[in-house]
Amino acid sequence: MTKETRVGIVGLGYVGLPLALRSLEKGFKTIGVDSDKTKINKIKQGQSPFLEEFIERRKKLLKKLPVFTDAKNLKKVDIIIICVPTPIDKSHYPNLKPLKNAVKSVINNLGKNQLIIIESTINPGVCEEVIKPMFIKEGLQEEKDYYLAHCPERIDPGNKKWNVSNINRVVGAISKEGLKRALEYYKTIIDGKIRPMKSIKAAESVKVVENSFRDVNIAFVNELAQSFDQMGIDVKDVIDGAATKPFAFMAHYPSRGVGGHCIPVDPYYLIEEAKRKGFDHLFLRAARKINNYMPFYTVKTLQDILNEIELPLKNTAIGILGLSYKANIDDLRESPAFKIVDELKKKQAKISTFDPYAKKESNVNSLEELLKNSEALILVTNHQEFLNKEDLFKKFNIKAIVDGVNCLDGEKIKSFGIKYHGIGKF
Ligand code: SAJ
Repeated sequence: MTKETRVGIVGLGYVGLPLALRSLEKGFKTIGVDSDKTKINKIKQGQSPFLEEFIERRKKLLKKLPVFTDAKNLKKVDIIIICVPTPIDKSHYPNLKPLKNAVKSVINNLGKNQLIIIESTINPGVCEEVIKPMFIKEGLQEEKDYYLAHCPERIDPGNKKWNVSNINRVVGAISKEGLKRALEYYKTIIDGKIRPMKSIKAAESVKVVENSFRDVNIAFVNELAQSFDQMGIDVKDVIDGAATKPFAFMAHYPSRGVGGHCIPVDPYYLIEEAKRKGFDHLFLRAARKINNYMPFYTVKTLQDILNEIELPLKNTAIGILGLSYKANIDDLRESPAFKIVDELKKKQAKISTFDPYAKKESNVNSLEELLKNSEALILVTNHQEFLNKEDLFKKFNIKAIVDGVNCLDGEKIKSFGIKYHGIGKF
């Protein structure tokens, strides 16, 4: 590992672009490859293709990152890091196509003794049972012709404290030499702990396990929210009470559903792989079912409070506050907002949507316009722009509000005579 070491990042999204800039700022000759021409052109002009704190603070580096759509430039680098999406398809089955395409382009442009690192989230077994056979098919032997390692990405979009430069990582590899090289690279670019794993399968398992942990904990409180709604207990109050315990409790909060490209996706990688190997993850599947139900529970909650004021959902004007899956970012992937809108359409409600971070996907141009058009609201995303706006809801004579992330001042809203219900909060 010297300053002469050249690095190639394949896939310049939330994961790859920050990593490329980090490699660059740590002095490595770094190039980026991405099949998306628009993204490549934006980066060439020194613009980030998406909103990400880490990149905003390093905008001047963007123009210093040579970027290409053609993978032929990978031949000359020493380390190739693949950061392409690994989404799930409609039946929640892992779709490895983008990853396989990226590996194919690496193989077609393979240099000598390159270290290939996969950062994309994959299930245990993908490196040895899917990727390695692609090299063997071309007569290429691991350790002789290339090295293969896995270092699962750990990006938390919008997090101002934790980013690619300081989040601890785990690394696994097929050969000892591959592990040694990968550890050396990450220890050079990251101010955090880099943990070697006993096997590449163990490294593949860490990411899906840490995100399944989060998914099941969210499902736990989402189920509590439904039962406590029946029992007239404010679950947010109970969770905050439990969180006063200084050990052995980790607060999660109920909401309108689980979005994003990680949490609602990664458990399916584990479920499907274990099924292939003969084990059924009942608990993980139950958690996914509970979380996937929450958008529908949100619409049901709205229907219930509209009934109290004898307003049907049909033909009532409903405003959707937020489309992003998470506050203050512009990421719509797997967002519960779209399941909520679909469900409202089925019930023939009239729908306005506004998200300050997703204006072209919104159907009105401002919060005021949405409030003018609406009789009732569902808050889907706790964007800063929607907080402390209770007086506006009164001004525009909103009749009912479902607070999908329990982030509004319910007492104040109710004091205005507006019907209010959160998710397990009232
Ligand atoms: N959510 C809840 N209740 C909670 C926490 C989250 O309903 O208590 C919902 C959010 O609204 C969102 C979804 O779940 O729709 C995912 O939320 P998230 O905070 O986990 O956000 P992500 O998807 O950006 O998760 C990332 C993940 N990072 C990686 O996978 C590399 C995850 O591992 C991190 O735990 C998470 O950031 C984080 O800590 O914020």
